[in-house]
Amino acid sequence: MIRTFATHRIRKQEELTGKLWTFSPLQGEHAGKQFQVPTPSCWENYPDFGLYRGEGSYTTQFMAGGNIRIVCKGVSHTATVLLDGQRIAEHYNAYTAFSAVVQDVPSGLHRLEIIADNRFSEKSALHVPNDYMSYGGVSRPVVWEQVGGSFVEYVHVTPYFKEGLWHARVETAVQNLSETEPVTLRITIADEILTFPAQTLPSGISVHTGELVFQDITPWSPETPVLYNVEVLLEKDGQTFDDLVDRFGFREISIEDKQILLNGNPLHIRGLCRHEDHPQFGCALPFAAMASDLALIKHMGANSVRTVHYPNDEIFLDLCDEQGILVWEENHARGLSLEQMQNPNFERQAEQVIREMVQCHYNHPSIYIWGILNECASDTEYGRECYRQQFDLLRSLDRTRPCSFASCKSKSDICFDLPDVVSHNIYPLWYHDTPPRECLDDLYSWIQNESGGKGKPFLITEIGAGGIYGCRSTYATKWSEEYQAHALQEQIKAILSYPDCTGVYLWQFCDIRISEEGWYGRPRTMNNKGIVDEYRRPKLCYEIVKKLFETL
Ligand code: ADA
Repeated sequence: MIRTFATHRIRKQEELTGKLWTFSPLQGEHAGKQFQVPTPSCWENYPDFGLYRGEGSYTTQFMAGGNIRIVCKGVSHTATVLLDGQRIAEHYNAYTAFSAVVQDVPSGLHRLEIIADNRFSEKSALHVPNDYMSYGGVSRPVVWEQVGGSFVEYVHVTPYFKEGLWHARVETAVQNLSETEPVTLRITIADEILTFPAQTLPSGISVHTGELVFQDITPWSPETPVLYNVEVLLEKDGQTFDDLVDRFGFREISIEDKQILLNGNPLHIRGLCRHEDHPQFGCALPFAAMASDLALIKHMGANSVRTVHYPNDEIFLDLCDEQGILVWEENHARGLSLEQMQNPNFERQAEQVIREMVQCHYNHPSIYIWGILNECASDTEYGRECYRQQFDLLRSLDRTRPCSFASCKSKSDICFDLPDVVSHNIYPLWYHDTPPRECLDDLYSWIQNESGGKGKPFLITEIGAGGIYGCRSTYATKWSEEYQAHALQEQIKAILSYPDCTGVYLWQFCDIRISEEGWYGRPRTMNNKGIVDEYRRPKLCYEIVKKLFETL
């Protein structure tokens, strides 16, 4: 399952994951041995591989012939893909999808091998030892598709409301491998059809754009998350030979008077930061686990998720679209120092994540904002240049959503003039003892008067405190559930009653595993600030969060 709905009615698509593959580690004491493992998965969840850092080969076989397209939704964190022993793709980064087309494959049985590598090195600027785990494995689904001489690569829909009617600007790309005959392109949304007359396609990618107007539309909102299909068809000699179906919602995001508006209504964010992490599945959560995370998030009274600190599995975004949960989606980067940002691979790798994230997730109505570079060196000139470049790139790819970054640099930040929304992570009552209200006053008055961020919407993108599940204390000592509940209560109350604050994201939904490589010396080698623990068992703070989110 790669989405929660069918993306093709015409094009043949078959999932290759969702069954056992052969796994073989390339280094370490088990090098060369073979194991049957489920996919998608992380090898940290196989017996004997809980701490393995290295390369792992995953193989499977499938029947195919002709032009085939292999789509990998995510391999952690560097992938080499081979078909019948021939290298067909390389990809860096666990959290974005990639694909490869192989033409004229002889009909019969074929062997697909994906070598995943989760090692840290100079080559990897974004996956570094960190306060979350970089797992190894084929961590998201893989499919193969049968394509002809040309096929639909993507479709992006931009809805907008004008003169009392909803409109949609549509952009679709067709990849021409070998088509010489004229092709007709037809795009349908809510019974309205846009037809591009038969044309001979140039070789490679061609982009086609058009507009549609609608009479009777139900807009998407958190309360009424109504979704529409966009269907692109390719036809030749009166026959449809390829298609692509995606979903979107009619909604516009704008900024006015320090507020973020969805179809004109101000958003009040009560959100949770969520890592893709589970003790049994690593970052490869199956559908039911994702859906049950979302059920808990909703039950807690939250209306938004921040996908810390990377683009999420698209199935999770589909669920958010369907259930009206707003999403802050961010590119991959957490807490990189100036030296780490100066890694010669950093800018290229970060920009690639941005391109792939926006390309793939453009249509999700739940995504109301893009975030970049959480807590990186936004207090340095070099860092500022990276932030500037990445915001420019984001805006060149998507003008319809605001963008932001979560800072921790307080009054030394020199980048608040760059984003549309000013966002800050604060930890009063955890990393320092300043009362939350005082901390907010100090930060906000500086933002308004000195930072360059004056007049922009203001979000608190992290608050929290460590609480170890089951650690109870009469005196509410730090790390106890009592202390965590108390700290969150004070933090949430101060923020949600703060004028001019658009809302808050709690750090974090659940306890998560962090890198073993000497990072922070956190108890249990876990980040223990979850509202639920890693098994999703609620801590004392759960009911407090729920009450405050539902009433404030
Ligand atoms: C930061 C960071 C998170 C996490 C958190 C913490 O603000 O963005 O990834 O490390 O602090 O738990 O201290």
